[in-house]
Amino acid sequence: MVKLMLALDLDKERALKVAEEVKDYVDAIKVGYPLVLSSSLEIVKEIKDICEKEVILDFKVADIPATNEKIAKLSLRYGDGIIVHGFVGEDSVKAVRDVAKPLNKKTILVTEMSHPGALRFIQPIANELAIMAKKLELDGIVAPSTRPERLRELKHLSNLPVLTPGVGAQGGRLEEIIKILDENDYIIIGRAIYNSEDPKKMAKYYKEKIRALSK
Ligand code: 3DU
Repeated sequence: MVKLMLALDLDKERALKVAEEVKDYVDAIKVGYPLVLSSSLEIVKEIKDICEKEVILDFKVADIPATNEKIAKLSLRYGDGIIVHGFVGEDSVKAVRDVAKPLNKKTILVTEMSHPGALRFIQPIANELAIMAKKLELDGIVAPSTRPERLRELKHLSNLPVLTPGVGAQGGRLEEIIKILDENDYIIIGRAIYNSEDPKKMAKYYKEKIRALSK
């Protein structure tokens, strides 16, 4: 079954509360700048103490190789993987991968982003980014639920597990993307769960919907 990844873009207090509430229904958790900058990287340990799920660091790392290497070393003391940008070049991505691989942690590459602004600069190079992810034998790509045909193509080109944001608050529809995905892939949902009146109920709803549509 396709996995459900919660994007926990909240402050510490709310993040830990939501993690506790939804832990029976999510397979993995994504933490990014909103949470880490309002607490610290130690938050990853606290999340793991609550729910023992895979935690991916969404830092969209995008610097020169030497700096990327330092960022990866410091970040990957925590969590199970890190998200990087590819437009900075193969050498920058390799620098992260070469830190992550020996630690048995994932390097996941952003291809096309899900927001409207992605059409101008990143969509034109997204196919090449997916092909680079395959060449570098990375552990996955990020591709948009808001554009199902692009999601399909990027998954095909990379032949890697996909993490796909955009369902819910960004207008992506589960029904349209689920058939493109398989059990190695993750649907990332944030606001539609944590901003709802009852995050637990909403996480359960998405989990059950994924199960029903996966058949
Ligand atoms: O829109 P949501 O609240 O469901 O959250 C989506 C998450 O995925 C959020 O953390 C955002 O930073 C991340 N993300 C995208 O939305 C789009 C991308 O292309 C890459 C990551």
